[in-house]
Formats: sequence, structure tokens, C-alpha cells
Amino acid sequence: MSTKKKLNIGLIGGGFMGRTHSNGYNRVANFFPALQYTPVLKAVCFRNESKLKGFAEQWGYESTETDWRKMIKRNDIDAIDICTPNDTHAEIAIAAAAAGKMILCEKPLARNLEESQQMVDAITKAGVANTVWYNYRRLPAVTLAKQIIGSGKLGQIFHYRANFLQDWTINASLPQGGEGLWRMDAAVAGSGVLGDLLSHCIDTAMWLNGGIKDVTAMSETFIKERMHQLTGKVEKVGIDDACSFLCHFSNGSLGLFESTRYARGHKALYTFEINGANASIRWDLHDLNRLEYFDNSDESIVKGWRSIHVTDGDQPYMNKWWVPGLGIGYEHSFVHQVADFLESLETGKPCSPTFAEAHQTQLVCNAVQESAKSGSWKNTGVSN
Ligand code: SOE
Repeated sequence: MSTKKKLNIGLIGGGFMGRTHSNGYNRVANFFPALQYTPVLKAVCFRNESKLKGFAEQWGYESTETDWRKMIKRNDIDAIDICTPNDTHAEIAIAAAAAGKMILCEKPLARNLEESQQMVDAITKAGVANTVWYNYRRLPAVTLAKQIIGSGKLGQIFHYRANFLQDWTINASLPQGGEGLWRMDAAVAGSGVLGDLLSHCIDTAMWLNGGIKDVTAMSETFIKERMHQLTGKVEKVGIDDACSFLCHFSNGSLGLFESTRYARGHKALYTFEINGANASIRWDLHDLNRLEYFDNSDESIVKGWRSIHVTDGDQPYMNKWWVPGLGIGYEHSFVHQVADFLESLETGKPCSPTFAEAHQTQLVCNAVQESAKSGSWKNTGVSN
């Protein structure tokens, strides 16, 4: 008989993220067999009944719900996974925490600072395990970047540069709001590329390079009005289509961040580069198994950027997959997050980023928004 403990999952939301998380739960036991906890897909919940049964069957959920409040009350659910649009994160998380459930929440944690603070308070009061799905940290090449920085190989860090570029909203006839397009609706999403894309860059940056102290930002909405799918009317667009900022990190380095959905030709180009006194590293989501590394102490005749194929067993997470040389993909970052969450239940060590850590990202987003509005530098209030 298996000695594994079961962790019963209740997933809320069945969109793109619902699928990435479900895949994570389904794959983890095969590839991380030493874990003591096994996730059980107990229930999935969303309102669109015509799709609900199909989703449950496709991903292996035992039951379905159409009301998240009912799901949260169920005694057979241990952990609530929030994959709904941003405007529901706070309400669901606060109720789930009060019901004593563990919570895994999709990014960004909330639409704004007030909501994320309330969520942190609720989690703290309830004392339940929690994590936020900033998944890119868990790609092996990005985790390797963290190890390299931690080893001190870069020396003093001078610059951190990140981009997240897409092009899917350039078309002026694309509507806003409703299923599939809620990211275009400020009332639901909270912001545009700031919360959707820059939040990823900020999370990775503060994980790799420490706190962001202050920012100066600009943002733009290129297409000012769009048809709203739910009202059928042409309405003002409230989201930022593009947002960039400069910042100071607490360690004295300078940051430069850019995100847009108007970079024709780019679908999801997330890149970062870090320049230290002794070495530099850079990474590109479109070539996600590679980390580029320049070491100034290399012999001059062979000095140059190395392209490290991060697929060896002694590199992060890779001993869990195939054999050296064989790469993995985007979806594996979610499998890794599930594995790390399950491990955190064994060790009692929080699964980073916790709500409290994701709230720090929210502080930076808030300062960026305020700076873009006022045109002046803003302190973030980030704690390190
Ligand atoms: C938006 O297009 C999006 O899907 C984000 O919501 C994700 O967080 C990002 O990883 C990819 O782009």
C-alpha cells in the first residue's frame, strides 16, 4: 500500500492557466517520485457548464462545481488553485484562507495594492500554505542564473535589463473584455502589460538581484477605444499597452525594464541580462534551455559569450527529466512549481514566491503606475 499523502486540489478557472496548472499536477508524480505528497485532482470549478465536463474529463478531475463558494466549503478539498481573471483573486483567496485552505494563486497576485495587502493579511491570519505562480523562476536556466549570482561569480552587479514583448493586440478591431480578452479590460485585469508581463520581469529581477528601491516610468495606450465584448459598445480602453521603467536596486545597480503588446514580430519574448564586474549572464524565453554567460577571467584567446545548454543532471531540475542534451519546455516550469509546493509541505519551508513576496512585486507595480501618471520618481516601499 502506498505511504504517500494525498493533497486534494480544487481548481477554479478553466482557461489557459487552468490547463498549465492541471498539466503540472498530472505530471509531477511521474517525474518527482520521491515526494511524499501526491496531488489528487478532486474538483474543477467554473461557470461555463458546456465546457466544464469536457475539461474535467480531459484533465482527470473527479468532480465539478459551478460555484467557487461551494468548492471552498468542501471538506474533501485541501488546496484551492486560483486560475480566474485578476478581479476575483482577492475575494476567492480571502474566503479560501478563512476556510483554512492552502492557496496557489495565479499571477499577478491582485489588481492593486489594496487587494494584495488584504490577501497577505488573510493568509497570515489563517496560517495556511501559499504560493503565487510566477513560473519563469522555475525554468532550469533561470534557476541556474540564480545559482551563478549566489556563488558570487558576477561580482558587484551594475545593470539589470529585462524585456517582455508581444504583438497580439496591435489590431484596432480586436475587442476588449469577456472570455479570452479580459486582459484588455482594466476593470478586470487591473492594468495591462504592467500586471500581465512586467510583473513577471519584476518577480524574477527581485529574486535574482534583490529589492527595487525607486522607479521612474512611462506607459502608453495606443488604441484609445475598443468594442467591449460584454456590453457591445465602443468603450474607452483603460489598460496600458506598453509600459517601461528605470529603477535603482537596493544593491546599487541600475534597472531598465520594457514591456509591450505592440512589438510586431514578438509573441512572448521575455529576456533579461545582468552585468557584473566579473561576468554577465543573459537569458531568452524563446531559447529557454540556454543561459548565456561571459566570464572576464577566461583566457583572452578563448574569451567570449558561452551558450550553456542547461540540460545536464547537475543543473537545476534536470536530473528529474531525460538524459543530458535533451531539453524541456514552458510547461515544465509549472510541474516544477507543483513539485516545489509539495516539497514545501514536507519541509515546512514556504514555497517562494509566497503571497507576501508577490506583494513586494505589487508594490513595484504600484510605484510604476504612480510614476507613469505623475512623471516623477516614486519610492516603492519594497522591504529589502
Ligand atoms: C499573456 O499573453 C500571457 O499569457 C501572460 O498572462 C502570462 O503570464 C505570460 O507568461 C505569457 O503571456
